[in-house]
Amino acid sequence: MLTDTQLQDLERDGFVIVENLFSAEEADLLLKIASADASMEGPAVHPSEVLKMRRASAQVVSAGDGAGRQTRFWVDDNVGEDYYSAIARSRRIVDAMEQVLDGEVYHWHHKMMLKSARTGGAFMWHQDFGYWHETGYCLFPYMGSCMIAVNRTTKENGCLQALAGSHHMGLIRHERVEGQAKADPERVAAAAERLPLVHLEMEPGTGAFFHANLLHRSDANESDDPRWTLICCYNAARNDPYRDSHHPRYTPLEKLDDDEIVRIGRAQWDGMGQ
Ligand SMILES: O=C(O)CCC(=O)C(=O)O
Repeated sequence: MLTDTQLQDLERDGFVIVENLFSAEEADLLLKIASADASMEGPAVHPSEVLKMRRASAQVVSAGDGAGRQTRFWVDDNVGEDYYSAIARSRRIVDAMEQVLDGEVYHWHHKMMLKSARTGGAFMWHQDFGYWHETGYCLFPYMGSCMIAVNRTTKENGCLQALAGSHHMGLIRHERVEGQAKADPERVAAAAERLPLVHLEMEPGTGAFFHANLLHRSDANESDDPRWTLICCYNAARNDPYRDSHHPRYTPLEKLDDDEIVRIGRAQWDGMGQ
């Protein structure tokens, strides 16, 4: 659960960073399991393809970044018994998200952002609701995410950047550029003159909860270190999409107690023959 101070920070800034949200062992299991997981290397589809399909299983998506590089991520719309799902179902995140969104939430998707050393591309300024109101047919921005650092995120390897307080602006116009939703640059520039730009540098296991209308971006990874994060995204149960899409409709989320997480991670890692 988030403390009153953390909730106030999130209300003011649109995000809050929680150190040690996951223990060193839990974060290390995530790094080891994802690094050994061949599905992270699977063939990538362009975001425009995703809109035409119903995703029965996880897939890798790759979009251009407007500067010659690709942004790659692995995304799953469903939760199962695997370690990524265990984290997405953890009370640690879901109960906090229910505080933030003021009521029951369900799983929207979870994704591994695979920003590889030297090659991982940038993300343009956007609000997540800039995607989801359009592709997911959600009426209200009662949506949020938790980004967990899998390895250390730094300015050099392209950590998340946010304009603190920008979620109070409400949804601004987005256009599609190379598969990414790009927020209106004029408004972003005006917001950047008025709001603090924050780099979310995080240690493995640290989590950042953020609102779906927070303006955020990230640079390409110019370093020799990968920058992988797991982002778990949720929608309020009362914000069920008004029509079908590849995103899930409201489905009750079976939460997992916090001590289940490490057990599931260890079992998956052992099962991988490591
Ligand atoms: O991973 C990043 O750097 C950005 C991710 C992001 O903006 C998103 O998933 O909405």
